[in-house]
Amino acid sequence: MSTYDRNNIFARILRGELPCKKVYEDEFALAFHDIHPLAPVHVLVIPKGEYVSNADFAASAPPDLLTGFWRAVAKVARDLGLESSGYRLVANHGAQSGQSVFHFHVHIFGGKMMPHDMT
Ligand code: D5M
Repeated sequence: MSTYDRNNIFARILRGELPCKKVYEDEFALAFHDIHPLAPVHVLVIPKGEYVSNADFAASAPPDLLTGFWRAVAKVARDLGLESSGYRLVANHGAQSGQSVFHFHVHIFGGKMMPHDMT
């Protein structure tokens, strides 16, 4: 398991040291617009805790945080109006997958037809 860097960008956003375009926040999660959107709707949801990846989050987070985080992901997608049109969730794990910020996060993509080919 990778070591969590407390100075990663999302940790700093969570501490309020860096700004973000907030979409939603509760005790479990923070959601904000991606700075480099890859779709008409591109929002990131991060848990409030020090987790590098989903593997880390799934193994270490308390059950209320696991539940609260995933409920927040669903609520954000619903509140963004994506429930009927559809959306895609992506969580990169490791540099080879494209992960560039090592605080676990879920991308919500919506607002266009998604390609089937991910390669
Ligand atoms: O996704 C990391 C994502 O985080 C990537 O799409 C850019 C985005 N990013 C980086 N810095 C910021 C700030 N400051 N605000 C909002 N979004 C940001 P990954 O899956 O790790 O490649």
